[in-house]
Amino acid sequence: MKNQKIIDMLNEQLNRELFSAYFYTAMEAYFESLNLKGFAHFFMVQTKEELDHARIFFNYINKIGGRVYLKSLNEPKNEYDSPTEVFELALKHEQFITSSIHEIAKMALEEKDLTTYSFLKWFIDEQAEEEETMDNILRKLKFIKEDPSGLLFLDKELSMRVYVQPAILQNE
Ligand code: OFO
Repeated sequence: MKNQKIIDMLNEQLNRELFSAYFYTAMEAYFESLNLKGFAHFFMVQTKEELDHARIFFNYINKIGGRVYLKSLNEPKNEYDSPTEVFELALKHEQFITSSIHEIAKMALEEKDLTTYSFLKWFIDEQAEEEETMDNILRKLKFIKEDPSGLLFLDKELSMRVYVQPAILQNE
């Protein structure tokens, strides 16, 4: 049965995922401006993942008979003081997205919409991973205190990040 309250929350989440992609593209641009190509690559992959998340919500809203509405995106922060600041903000943003998804999951349970609750489980796990990833890099940045050789080493590590499309979107 169609539950408009849930559909509205899913739609809001879809827009948040699109904003995430926009935010991370701004971070990619910042790292490009510093010629830290590995960090830029990391955020390019992150952007693709966010667009995947938005697509998964898009598909699900349609599947349950809802209507997708796109909203305007706020301007993301474009200037940063340091790579550490970028990761502090990326971690904070992921924590916000995690709580946003948890709110929908709680509402789905309250409304006895177990199909949506089950759909959201993938995102709950994914968010735990996203927070861990951002936090790991942030801790490394704090450890090296942004020493140039440490930064270049981390830049090389981040250049290896591989984009993998989620199984749910394969064979679309
Ligand atoms: Fe979509 O996980 Fe980040 O925001």
